Amino acid sequence: MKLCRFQKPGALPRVGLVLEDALLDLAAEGIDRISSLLEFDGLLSQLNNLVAGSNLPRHSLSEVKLLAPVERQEVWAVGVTYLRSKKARMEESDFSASAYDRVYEAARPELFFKSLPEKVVGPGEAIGIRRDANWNVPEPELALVINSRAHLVGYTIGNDMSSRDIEGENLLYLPQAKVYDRSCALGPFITVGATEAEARTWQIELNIRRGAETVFQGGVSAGQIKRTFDELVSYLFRSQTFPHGAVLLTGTGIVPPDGFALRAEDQVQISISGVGTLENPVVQV
Ligand code: DO4
Ligand code: MG
Repeated sequence: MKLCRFQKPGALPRVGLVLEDALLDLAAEGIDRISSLLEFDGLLSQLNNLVAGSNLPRHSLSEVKLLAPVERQEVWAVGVTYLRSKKARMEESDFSASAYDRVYEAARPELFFKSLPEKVVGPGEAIGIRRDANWNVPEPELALVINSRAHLVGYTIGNDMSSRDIEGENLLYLPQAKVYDRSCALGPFITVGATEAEARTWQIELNIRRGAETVFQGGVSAGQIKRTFDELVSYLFRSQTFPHGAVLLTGTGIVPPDGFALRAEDQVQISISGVGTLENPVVQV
């Protein structure tokens, strides 16, 4: 089952339950925040009841604007969770190489703050490449949606936009490589009710178009993520509370070749089989 945040012209954002190419508007049930809904015990059966017994207003997906599925949740990310990412990081930097090698094997994962919710870009909105960097890339990632009690309640698609030349120059520059305007995209849906075992069967695909040409295409299975989702969530919640819940990007396993860098006006499309497709144009920021 999938949830979304959406908006109709001139109206406030609302929460929808997605059915094929339409959605049920949950405002009529008094549900106006996705983060409150994600706190419900027995969320899946409550959503099933809503679908079965209701006359909720229905909108075609084509007549609404889909929004990033976050309200007040902080967005965090994990790094170096795929062998491919470890290799890429070690190649881009001389003196940081051993740090990446060690963290891949270490008990404690690399966790970093990615975005305030109000800075997250939604479906169709522009993602940014830094004008003071030359090697900007998208990082397509399965994102865990977690409620305030540290329960993993859903999954969405995340793009951890990154400047690899800044990151590679010095490990201490990581926040500048990762956190800037339009550096995080999420959406379009939150899939609820899938187990970790199911999510690990999902395929992540990245497609980058430049005009009519596809300039990069790649894929990876989410099953290649080295650490369990429970492990990642439990480290995020160590000595830290998230009163509105959190979103955690689980790392990238798709790395375009070293000669590739995004350009303004490229179109980045990320698909995850259990969630949907997140598409964003690129702008320089
Ligand atoms: O330490 C660098 C970050 C790596 C990352 O974002 C990833 O593996 O996805
Ligand atoms: Mg990443």
